[in-house]
Amino acid sequence: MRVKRFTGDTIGDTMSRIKRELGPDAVILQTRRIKEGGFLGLFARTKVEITAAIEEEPVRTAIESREPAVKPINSEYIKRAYEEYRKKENEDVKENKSDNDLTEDTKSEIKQMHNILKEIKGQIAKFEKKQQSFPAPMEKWFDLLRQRGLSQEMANELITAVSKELREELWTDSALVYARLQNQVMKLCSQTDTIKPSDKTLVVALVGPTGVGKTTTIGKLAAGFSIIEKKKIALITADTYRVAAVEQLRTFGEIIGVPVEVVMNPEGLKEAIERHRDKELIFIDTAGRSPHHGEHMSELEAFISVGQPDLTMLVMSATTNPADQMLVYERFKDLSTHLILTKLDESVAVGSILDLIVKANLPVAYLTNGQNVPDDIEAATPQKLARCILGEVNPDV
Ligand SMILES: Nc1nc2c(ncn2[C@@H]2O[C@H](COP(=O)(O)OP(=O)(O)OP(=O)(O)O)[C@@H](O)[C@H]2O)c(=O)[nH]1
Ligand SMILES: [Mg+2]
Repeated sequence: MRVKRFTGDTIGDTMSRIKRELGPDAVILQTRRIKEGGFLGLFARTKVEITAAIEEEPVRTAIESREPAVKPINSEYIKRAYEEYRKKENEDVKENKSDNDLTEDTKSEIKQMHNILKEIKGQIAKFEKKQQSFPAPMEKWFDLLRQRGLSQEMANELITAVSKELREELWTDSALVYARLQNQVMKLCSQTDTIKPSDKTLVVALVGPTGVGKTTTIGKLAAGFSIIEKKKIALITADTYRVAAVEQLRTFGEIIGVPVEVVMNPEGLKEAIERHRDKELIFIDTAGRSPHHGEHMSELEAFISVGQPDLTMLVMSATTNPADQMLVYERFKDLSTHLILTKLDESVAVGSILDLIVKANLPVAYLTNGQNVPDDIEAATPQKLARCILGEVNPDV
């Protein structure tokens, strides 16, 4: 890693120099204000000092490098293991006729074994649930939902609900079954809510893991609200982690003609929000945070707790695998008031977002479906969500 210290008059100039010298992937290690020149503490000029570094090797994100969180379950193995545990448990019970003969250690071991058994039983129950089969006309819908990326449990739930709703002779009516499935999905996605500027300044922060499209989405929203709805807007970026991130938002700001502020710490964010109280909308961009990186998450939490945005939107990509989506949600849930779902254009099996929406129980605000700023974004509605999740499914084709 190459580390270098830069000084300059303003953050912007210094960042530009860092970008020129170290490239857009440089990371900011430290920023501080220093006094330079002067005499006996008088007439000194305040300067900015930024320490930046560049990795010689590209860094892989935690999510990319991790093993898949959920390994496929081998049901036969579980059953065998369960039977062996049962056998062993029976032998142990025979050997230890009375509980009173057991030492504390053995008792705790048995307790542990009981817990393991309970877990295994749970897994088997889940597996057996998986095996639940539907009559032929419904089975193909079930398979289709699975192909769309819906979890086993969610697909089961939807098909069971529709099978109960419709008389058996109607199960072959594809259009009807599709419409009923759509209704079920719409019910589960009924919470949608977009940004509604009012007389008071509305402060909206976007948070989420790295690379999901936070900055691009701010660009789309800012362009839409300022150019089309003629709202007065300011953009603030708290993402000074990568030089390129600041440049990216600045570029959006310049193109649409809205001010962009760069803040280095939570207090800076608070001050910047106050400076723009004359605006109707303030968007805060934050650095992508890996849910596995505790220190980075705490930094983000500090920004949000001091900045106190009115809305904090958790940006999640439809291309993230379902296990990681849940993990990200668990880590960000205490900060988030809304969901934004991105990259819906990049995956044909976005069904896991239904599991996410149900689990999160947060209103979905926007859906994005491409890299074009400002076009590739739409306000979320239950209908649009159902269409994304189910696609144009027709098991007869
Ligand atoms: N296909 C597709 N690409 C998108 C979408 N939204 C953003 N992207 C692309 O995803 C990449 C990352 O977007 P950013 O906006 O920089 O993501 P970010 O969350 O701000 O990333 P960090 O600040 O590094 O955490 C860019 O290449 C975007 O053009 C989308 O809806 N669809
Ligand atoms: Mg960004």
